[in-house]
Amino acid sequence: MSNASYRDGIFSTPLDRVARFSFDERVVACFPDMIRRSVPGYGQILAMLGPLARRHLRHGGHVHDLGCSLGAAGLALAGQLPPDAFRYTGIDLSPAMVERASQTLREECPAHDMTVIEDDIRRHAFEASGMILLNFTLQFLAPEDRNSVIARLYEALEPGGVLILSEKIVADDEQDNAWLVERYHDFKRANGYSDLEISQKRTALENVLVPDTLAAHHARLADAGFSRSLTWFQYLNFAAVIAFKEA
Ligand code: GEK
Repeated sequence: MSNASYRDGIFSTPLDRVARFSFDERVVACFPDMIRRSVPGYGQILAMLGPLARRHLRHGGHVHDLGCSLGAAGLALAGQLPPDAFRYTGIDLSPAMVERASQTLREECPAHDMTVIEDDIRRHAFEASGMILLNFTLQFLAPEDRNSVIARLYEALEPGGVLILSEKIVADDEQDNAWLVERYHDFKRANGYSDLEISQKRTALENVLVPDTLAAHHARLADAGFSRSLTWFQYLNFAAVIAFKEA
């Protein structure tokens, strides 16, 4: 597959039946454009990964990126840290994503130790890790699978390790939530998506992307054993949390 990135036009024409959203080859081809125009703060979150690793990852530590898609977090880290600072393993369920991420990382950062594995994070046997990235992936797991995945990530983290969790969120208050969702649709309109694209994408993601509240995330992290977690970024209904495993 070529490394070119196309503009996301997946939901631009009326569809009789909007299929459930899936991470197939069509999505891979336009993914960088799609995620940048659809996830408020995506670039800012990636830009903080290097500084967070410098603070919280021991030199040469192992970073796991779960639901790594095209390896953008790996690229961001490699752009900010020297090759001996860390080792990176990306994991994704989509073969099309894994193929393209492997190629990109091989070409873009040949001096860094970067691996991409095709696997399901609900079943993967995690190696010990100093930093785990779970950026916009937990939201795609069935709600009943989320607690056990977070609990296994806690086990995989070394003492002193951190989990970075970024998610689309839902507000506790119905009115607040409606306001955030409306402004999120304004954000997408401002980024060139039409009303038809916004509404068809919303249908495709129904029951595929099920967001939790920030309170539910913090409670799940505490239940799994994390001694502390805090929200370090929020932009509309998208947020990023850091959770600390005691040293
Ligand atoms: C980024 N983190 O660019 N196991 C492994 N991967 C999965 C699973 C699973 N069970 N379920 C879904 N995925 C990335 C962005 S995208 C977010 C993450 C989005 C994968 C799926 O194949 C897709 O690549 C990724 O999770 C979610 O920093 O598209 O909104």
